[in-house]
Amino acid sequence: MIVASTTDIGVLYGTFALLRAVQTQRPVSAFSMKSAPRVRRRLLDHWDNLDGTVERGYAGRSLWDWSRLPAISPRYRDYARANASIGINGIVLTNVNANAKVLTPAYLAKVAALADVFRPYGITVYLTARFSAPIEIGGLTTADPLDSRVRAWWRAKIDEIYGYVPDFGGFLVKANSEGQPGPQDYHRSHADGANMFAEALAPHHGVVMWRAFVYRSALAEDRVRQSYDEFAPLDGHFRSNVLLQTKNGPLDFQPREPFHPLFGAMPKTAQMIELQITKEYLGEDSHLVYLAPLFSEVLTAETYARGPGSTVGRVIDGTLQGQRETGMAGVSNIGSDTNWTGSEFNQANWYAYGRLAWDHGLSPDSIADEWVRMSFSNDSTVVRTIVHIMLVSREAAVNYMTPLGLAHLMGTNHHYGPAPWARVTRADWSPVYFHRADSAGIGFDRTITGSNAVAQYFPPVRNRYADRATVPEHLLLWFHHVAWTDQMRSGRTLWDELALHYQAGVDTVRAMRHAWSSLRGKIDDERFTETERFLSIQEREARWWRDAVLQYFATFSHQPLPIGVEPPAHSLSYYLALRCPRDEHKPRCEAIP
Ligand code: BDP
Repeated sequence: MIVASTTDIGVLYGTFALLRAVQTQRPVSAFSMKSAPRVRRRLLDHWDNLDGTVERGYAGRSLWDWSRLPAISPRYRDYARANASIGINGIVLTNVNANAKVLTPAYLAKVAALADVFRPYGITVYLTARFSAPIEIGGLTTADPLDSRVRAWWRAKIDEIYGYVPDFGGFLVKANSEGQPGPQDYHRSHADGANMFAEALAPHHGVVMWRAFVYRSALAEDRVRQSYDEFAPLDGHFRSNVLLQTKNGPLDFQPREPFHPLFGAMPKTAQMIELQITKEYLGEDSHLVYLAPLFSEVLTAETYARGPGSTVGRVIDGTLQGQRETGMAGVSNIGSDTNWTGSEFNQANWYAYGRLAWDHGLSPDSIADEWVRMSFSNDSTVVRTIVHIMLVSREAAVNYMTPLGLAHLMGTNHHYGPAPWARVTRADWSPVYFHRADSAGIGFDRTITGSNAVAQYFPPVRNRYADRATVPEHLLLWFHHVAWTDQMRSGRTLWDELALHYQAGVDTVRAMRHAWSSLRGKIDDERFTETERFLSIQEREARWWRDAVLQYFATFSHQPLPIGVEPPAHSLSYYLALRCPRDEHKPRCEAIP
């Protein structure tokens, strides 16, 4: 057996590939494989705060024990090894809602200690840079990116960081988004802001990952248009060591969104995709939702930027538009919990992300198959049953949360549980803003008669989505406002179809539960029982979603539930009055029957 590579880290990856073959019981004697990653920077973004909390984290506290660092916990090494085993080679340690303090010497010494642990595993450390740091920790009165004192401050700061971490990867920056400071505070563009960092990082071979997740003040216009409208005109203005980091969809990590129209629309800009591994909108730790189908759906989506074959994956890996800098980012779901991710099955999403960052063409079922064999058993019944549960789980969640292209019906802060009735002061954060239900129908008109966000896509995608006759039904209400009684492809009315999707979501979770119960005794009790408990929560909450959302929409549609949909357990007023007791990390509505 020979494991060879041109680099030492390549040999490490090769060794892990061999171990995977052994663990998944592939015939090792005839084993031969050759593999290279399709994107260069395969990153985990931690939304970890310096006080130990994790934004949108459902797996305990931050792994980084800042008060004890630079003392090293053995978990850091385990974490690095796990990441290396799936090809991850970069970690952004801190939250995008950044704290400038991490750039001070006391913290940089701690960052250096982590970098030392990760380095042998081929993992580079990155940090988030708070745009206003020159004011907050630098004593300046401005953070204007064109001000020479500001530029000098960042240059010196970056040189200082490289003194601590000689192979520092660079910065991730969230600017002028959700109240974060940024170049627009000084009437400068995103390119001015990004290039300031890029210029100072370039001599050290560092990069800046500039996020395209932006939206301005509460507006009457369509929030999903904003990122494209702000960034597309800046193509060609970014330095070559800037990567524009764009979420998979134009809204915000929903159970399903169309792909982000910026992919392919900025041919002169290196574009990274940001996927969310932590299930902020998908049931957090307790719902079993395998995310590879979601990730893969967007990576294989056809943008038509250069005709057929212009998939998002090929934009990201640089082959479509000739980018040299390439990368993928996954928002981490990892914390201090013993099982790392809050639930056993959330580990599969970490794993799947790493495998897809390595090769975006891998299929969700082959990744699930590997993971189940390595995590549970090679017994064919166990493998078949769990892989099946995993593969149906994402569509189940779409069905019981936001089917047919609906989005953001969840509670406005915790993003857990249904609240389609909610209005908040920021119009563009409200479920009512997104679903637009009225007595005529439901859905957001993003065609020429509405916000025309559909025009941001290349033809023929644009035409396909804009036309009620050709838009895929799973995106229908994302692009169209449709009458309750309109006929769907099944021949049913929209109302009946919607109700049956919610019911299908519940039915699938029941089937998942049933399938899981057949594994009793075939896997260890501890993991069997944890998953059994979580699946019962998921079923209860799928019913909660169905009952609350359908009764609320019935107040507009005035239609009865079709045959096949179970009658709701409680009245709408019951769900409206429900308050989710919300401990900091795990909101739960235990009151749901
Ligand atoms: C939203 C999260 C928020 C993040 C923001 C972001 O709710 O906590 O800060 O995205 O990505 O999904 O910047």
